[in-house]
Formats: sequence, C-alpha cells, structure tokens
Amino acid sequence: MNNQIDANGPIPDQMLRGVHIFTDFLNEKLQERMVEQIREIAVQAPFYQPMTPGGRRMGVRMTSAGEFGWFSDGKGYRYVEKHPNGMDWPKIPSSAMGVWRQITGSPREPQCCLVNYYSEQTKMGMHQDKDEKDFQFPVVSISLGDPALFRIGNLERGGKTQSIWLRSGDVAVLGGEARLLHHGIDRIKFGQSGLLKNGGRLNLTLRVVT
Ligand code: MD3
Ligand code: FE
Repeated sequence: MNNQIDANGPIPDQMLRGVHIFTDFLNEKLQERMVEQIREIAVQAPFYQPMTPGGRRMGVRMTSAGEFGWFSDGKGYRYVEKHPNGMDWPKIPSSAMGVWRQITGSPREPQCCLVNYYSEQTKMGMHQDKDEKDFQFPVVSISLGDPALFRIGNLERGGKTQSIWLRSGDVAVLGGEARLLHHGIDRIKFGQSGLLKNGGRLNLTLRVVT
C-alpha cells in the first residue's frame, strides 16, 4: 500500500491520461479473499466466452455479479439480468464493494461486477465502455493474478496510446475525462503471480449501469 489517505479517501499514486491507478492497493490476504469470492461466483454463474456481434468468439472468459451482467452475442453488446443459464447473477462480493466505497465516494452503488479471466494467450482489443446509461459514474477495475499490459488511447479510435503494467492488487479508477477513453489489454505475463493456482489473470470491473 503506497497510497496515502486523506479526508477525501485514498490518493492514487499514478495517473495516466486521467486514469487513476492505486498501485498494490489490496494486500495479499484481501487478494486471496477476493479470489475465493470469485470462485463462489463462478460456481453459481460459470464463466462463458461471449460471441461478438460480428460472430467471433471473444478470448476473454467472463461472468458477472450484481443486478446486471454484461453479455454479448450476435444481437450485440448489452447488460442482462440473468446468466445465460437462466439464473440471477450472484451478489457482488463484499470485498469488491469495500474497494468501491473506499475509492469512489460515489453516491450510487455498483450494479454490475464484471469478472474477466485472461489465460496465456488472451488479449482484449481496444474499445470504449459505453453500454452504461450515465458516464458520470466511474468504473473501478481490480487486477488479480498475472500482470497485464494495459493500453490507454483516446476518445476517438486510433492516435497515440500509452501502456502500463497492471499487477495483482492494483486498482484503477476510470472517471471524469478518462471514462470514455479507448483501452485494451495487449498481453499478460502468464505464470508470474502465484495467486491463481492455474495462472492467468482476473479483472473485476465495478459499474453503475442504469
Ligand atoms: C478505461 N477490462 O472489462 S480494466 C472491460 O483488464 C475492460 O479486463 C480490462 O476493459 C481488463 O471493459 C481493462 C481497466 C478499464 C476498465 C474500464 C475502463 C479501463 C477503462 C473504462 C474507461 C476507460
Ligand atoms: Fe473496457
């Protein structure tokens, strides 16, 4: 925990194009608790590989917790109230809610905790997150497991980008001017972290949807 704390909450220790990064925000115990809670989510709501509207299978495996989960198929990207298996999504884990409260000071609680799993070859192409109704609320991202090379671009597609490694326990807050920037994951360093037994990386994103 390199971050300082003042009356307004934790202070980020890195900034990249308006993205606030809290390096090593979660200690090992908290990371382990979070992984355990994600395991429980995946029992109720197994990971799936969404299809893009263009008919390609996404590399990232996903599931969600909360009122809404993020889903994609031939009909497009959207939030849905049920897992593809017909079940309600599990509750957002307490460990993740704690991070949201500590960091955002948002008057709204997150309605979706999207869980992404990256294995050795998984990438996520550059995109914007704009399926939510109100962009005034931030997105909070929590990284667990192997490091990922995160790339941040611009409001428009293309142009110059900047990259940064996100490591286990890092938290990024995408708010304000950064909320609609293009971003993606170029690659992970598979097997670097011992947090996940089989390697890989989990990313949680907390979002206000409606
Ligand atoms: C910047 N996930 O789920 S998290 C996603 O690591 C997503 O799994 C990546 O992009 C991951 O949509 C990156 C960091 C992140 C999340 C949302 C953002 C960066 C963002 C929204 C706006 C700008
Ligand atoms: Fe995104």
